[in-house]
Amino acid sequence: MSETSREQRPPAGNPASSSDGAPTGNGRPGAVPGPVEHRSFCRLCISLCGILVTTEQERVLSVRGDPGHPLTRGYTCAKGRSLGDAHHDPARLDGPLIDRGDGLEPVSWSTCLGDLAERLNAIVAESGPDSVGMYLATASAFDAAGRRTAEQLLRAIGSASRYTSTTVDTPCKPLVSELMAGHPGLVPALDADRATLVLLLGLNPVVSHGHLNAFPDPVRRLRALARRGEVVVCDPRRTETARLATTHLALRPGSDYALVAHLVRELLRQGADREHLGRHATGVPEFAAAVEPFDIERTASVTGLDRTDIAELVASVRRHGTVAAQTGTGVTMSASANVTEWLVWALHVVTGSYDRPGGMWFNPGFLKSSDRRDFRTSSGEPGPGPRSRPELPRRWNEYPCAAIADEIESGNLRALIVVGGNPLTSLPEAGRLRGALAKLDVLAVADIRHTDTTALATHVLACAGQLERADVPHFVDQFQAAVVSQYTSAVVPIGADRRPMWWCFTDLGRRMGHHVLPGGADPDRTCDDDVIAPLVGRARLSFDQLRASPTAVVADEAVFGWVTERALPGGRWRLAPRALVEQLANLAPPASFVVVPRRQARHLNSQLRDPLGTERTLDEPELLVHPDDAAELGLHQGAPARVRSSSGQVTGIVRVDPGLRRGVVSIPHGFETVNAAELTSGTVGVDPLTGMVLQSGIPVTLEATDGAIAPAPGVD
Ligand SMILES: Nc1nc2c(c(=O)[nH]1)N[C@H]1C(S)=C(S)[C@@H](COP(=O)(O)OP(=O)(O)OC[C@H]3O[C@@H](n4cnc5c(=O)[nH]c(N)nc54)[C@H](O)[C@@H]3O)O[C@H]1N2
Ligand SMILES: Nc1nc2c(c(=O)[nH]1)N[C@H]1C(S)=C(S)[C@@H](COP(=O)(O)OP(=O)(O)OC[C@H]3O[C@@H](n4cnc5c(=O)[nH]c(N)nc54)[C@H](O)[C@@H]3O)O[C@H]1N2
Ligand code: SF4
Ligand SMILES: [Mo]
Repeated sequence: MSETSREQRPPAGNPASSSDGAPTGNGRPGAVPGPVEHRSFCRLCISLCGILVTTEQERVLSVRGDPGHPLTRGYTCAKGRSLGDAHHDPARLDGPLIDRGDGLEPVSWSTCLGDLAERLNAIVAESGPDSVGMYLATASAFDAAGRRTAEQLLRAIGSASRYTSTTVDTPCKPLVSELMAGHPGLVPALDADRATLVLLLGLNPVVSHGHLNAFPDPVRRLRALARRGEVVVCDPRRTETARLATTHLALRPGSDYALVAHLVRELLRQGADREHLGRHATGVPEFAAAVEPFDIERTASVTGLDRTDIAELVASVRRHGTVAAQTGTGVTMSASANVTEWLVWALHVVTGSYDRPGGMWFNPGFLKSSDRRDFRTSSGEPGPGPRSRPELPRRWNEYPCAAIADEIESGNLRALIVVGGNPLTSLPEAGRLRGALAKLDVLAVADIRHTDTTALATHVLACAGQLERADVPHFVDQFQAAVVSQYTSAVVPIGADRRPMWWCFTDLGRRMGHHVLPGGADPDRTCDDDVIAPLVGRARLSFDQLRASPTAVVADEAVFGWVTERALPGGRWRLAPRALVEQLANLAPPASFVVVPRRQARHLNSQLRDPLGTERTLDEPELLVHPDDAAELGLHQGAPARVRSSSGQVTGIVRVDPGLRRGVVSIPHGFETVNAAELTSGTVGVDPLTGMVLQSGIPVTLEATDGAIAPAPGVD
């Protein structure tokens, strides 16, 4: 911190965000009358678009794309442009709340955190530290300081009950990285500037802007890729992305593994450089044996694809030599997630496409700079799950979210702290989970607005929203489309009686007798920058340099070679991890009528779906069905239908979509009325290797109904 900004720190007891960043105008947040434009970046999704936010005093007047941003160059989506509406949403939390049995009521921070600290300490004293759990969810990944302090608090409490949204949507990615490369943190990204053959499986970046990996400015990026070469999209729906592809393969949900297994089988027979492979991989004979059964007949029968289309894809890979393939939630939330991800990695290894221009590179992260660290190889062996679900695996220092309801029901988990998440619309068996959450002694929710989950909370921590705090993209560093980073100051002063999330957890820790900030710093004498600066440890630039940069800084477009040289044990990929070979051999064929997920343009999970007081058109949670299925089942456009799985049911409005494969119903998630989380189960279909809940490819039945769609309970 500079002396100037230290002097300008807000008074103790009213901590606010650092305000010494780089507005493009000359104002400090709220200090200057008349409109001021601030340069920042959107922290709703992984793409982190550069934005220009115009404010006047405490009001956000507009949000638009920053043309000066080196990657997003002025692009934003509807969600980013609605950040101002979200900031002023009447449903925002304005101060701490507590429920002493008669519903939530406003209290002072000292009362809220004092009571919470006392209750948590009593629970720890009676039932041990593991009885206090934490769910670190989507929004926590976009608040560097808040996420870090939440993690520190849980560590200080000494609790093993750590749950994150990784086990909800993507555990196959760290798993495959760990089993094939000895380290769970490698994140392959496509070399967008050079790739000529791109394969997207179960990913719809035009709407999602990426799963795990950022896919900024998706339409322009896809068009450029399609102009240069081929873009092949595998998806049971003709999505917005499929429409921009050179080839769309509408395969059966859950069958991607067969297609990719066939590709590598054929390449091993002809096209792969076996000598190169032998030098860079172990387990080649075992791997070849594992994919051997996937001849064209079997592949066509499992995927439902035409033999000619399959053969053409094989020919394409041979012709291009190098391939850049990426998976999304259609794959990573399915029963064949691990094996498909493994086979996709193997396809890159077999074609020599990893760590090589035109294929895939690994982002070491601007802030984390993994290419400068030493790697320790992990065994990949999981620990046992929590007491009520010991059969579930514990990996990467967390339990699978599938266990949360059981842990509460069995009395092992008595307090849950929710950090930037909405479990009632994201975790399995919403109805059962609602009952379980209500049984907790403490449900503390750190959020920015009233949600389905805050309605059940005993303590609500009203946090600073993204425009009210300084930040760097620390958690999502390696998921970016380049080695890039950006600092933002707060663009509006922190409003009402809200607090930065880092302050909440530091003050709560202090009251519980724990040091959360390094050296036990006093939260009231600390600002955002003090908490963020240490996160910029091994960064390409120092914190002060990053903070002084007017917009994002791209250190490298892509970097190659470091994984092979530094990270891989003996410089070789493990092509045939035993657990994955076994899972492939035992995979059941995909079910005949299934639910698949779908993101929508104007909301993000449960966020932005129902902003109060705006004119914005909202997304509708429609059920998409193929016209022939609709006719056969007596379903009509605009009429309600009931979807039943083995664990629950939802009723929603049908939209007939000829672009969908038959045998599929596409349902968005994040809604409490038509809640896809009613269809998921914490036990049926849970992946044995990661404990992930099945959310894509859930077997269901579909029928017409007169039933009304229930109104959302419990939302303010
Ligand atoms: N607008 C918006 N953007 C978001 C989000 C949001 O809610 N709204 N959520 C964010 C989050 S948390 C995430 S994780 C990402 C997810 O980002 P994506 O993974 O891109 O998610 P979707 O857009 O749902 O795309 C998944 C696609 O997989 C297809 N699919 C389903 N089953 C299968 C299958 O078995 N095989 C294949 N090949 N395809 C299948 C579906 O039809 C769908 O088109 O998006 C992020 N971005
Ligand atoms: N059936 C089904 N279930 C799914 C999925 C599916 O496709 N189908 N998708 C899954 C996926 S991909 C994911 S990632 C999970 C998402 O699961 P969650 O992460 O649990 O859900 P979100 O709705 O993203 O919750 C984010 C919460 O953070 C709050 N928030 C926003 N900004 C801030 C902030 O700055 N600070 C704080 N403290 N809070 C903030 C929002 O108001 C919101 O309540 O859901 C999963 N669940
Ligand atoms: S794509 Fe949209 S939500 Fe994602 S960072 Fe950009 S503006 Fe924000
Ligand atoms: Mo996600």
